[in-house]
Amino acid sequence: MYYNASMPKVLTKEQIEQYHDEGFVFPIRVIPEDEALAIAAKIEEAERLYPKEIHAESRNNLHLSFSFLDRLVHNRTVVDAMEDILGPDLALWATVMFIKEPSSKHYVSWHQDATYMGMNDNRFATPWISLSASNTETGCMSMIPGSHIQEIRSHEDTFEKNNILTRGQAIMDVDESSAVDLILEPGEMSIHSGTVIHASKPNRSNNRRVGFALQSYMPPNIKQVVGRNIWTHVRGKQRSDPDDMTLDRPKYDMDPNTVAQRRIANENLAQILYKDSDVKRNY
Ligand SMILES: O=C(O)CCC(=O)C(=O)O
Repeated sequence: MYYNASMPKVLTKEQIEQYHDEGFVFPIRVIPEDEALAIAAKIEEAERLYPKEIHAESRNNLHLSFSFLDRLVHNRTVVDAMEDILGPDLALWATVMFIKEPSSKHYVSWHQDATYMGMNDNRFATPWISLSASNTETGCMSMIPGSHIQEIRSHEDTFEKNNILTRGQAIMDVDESSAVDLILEPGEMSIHSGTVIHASKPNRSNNRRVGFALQSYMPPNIKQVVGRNIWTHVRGKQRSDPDDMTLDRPKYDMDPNTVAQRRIANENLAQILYKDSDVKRNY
């Protein structure tokens, strides 16, 4: 059963319907363009100041180390939109910063996010906030409308060098003819479901493509069945299963308390995402 918002806060009824029919909805303005570009600049600054904490292979759960990213997780428009789709009680599982450098070969193969997340149910949603221009030249995401309605398809773990998914996991026989390019301006987001098939091509432009994936907001009926329950509480009733660990919010950039929690959360994430795999990458 899907949540049915009687009075949606941010999304229109049509957008909610589109999300359920197609598995994604876009574009939704979250912050002004100049604010998004300022956050992208802060990311570059953080890479210079804290090169061990944030780099291409240290990209998971950066919202625990940097308060300017934590604020996006709790951004009112983002959370209201999540409430419109999932209901009022929300926890966040993880975040991933997907950066594609200018003229680089990195890409994302066709996949469904839920495949290796180890949940008992896959009806969760991921906002992807564009902190740069995201278009066909910079390597935006493309999605197959309606593909979320089927079960998880078989994925092949390729571990291909330029594939920036953890296992380089790929669905091999995707009919791309109906694919939709999710073109976003800086500061806009898309929202996609845990089971929609999506991918992205390399960045052929001279600029960075920066996408912050808040993967994923979970309603309370969704439980972790592989690995530990580690959550960022976002809104409404807090999860309280005996073995839940609730993460704190950083009080400032590089808050040692949440930097330490990030290590624990990332180790747990790696155990979940690489379960039963002989190969492990550093992200
Ligand atoms: O940023 C990208 O190009 C892909 C991101 C993605 O696959 C996701 O957020 O689920």
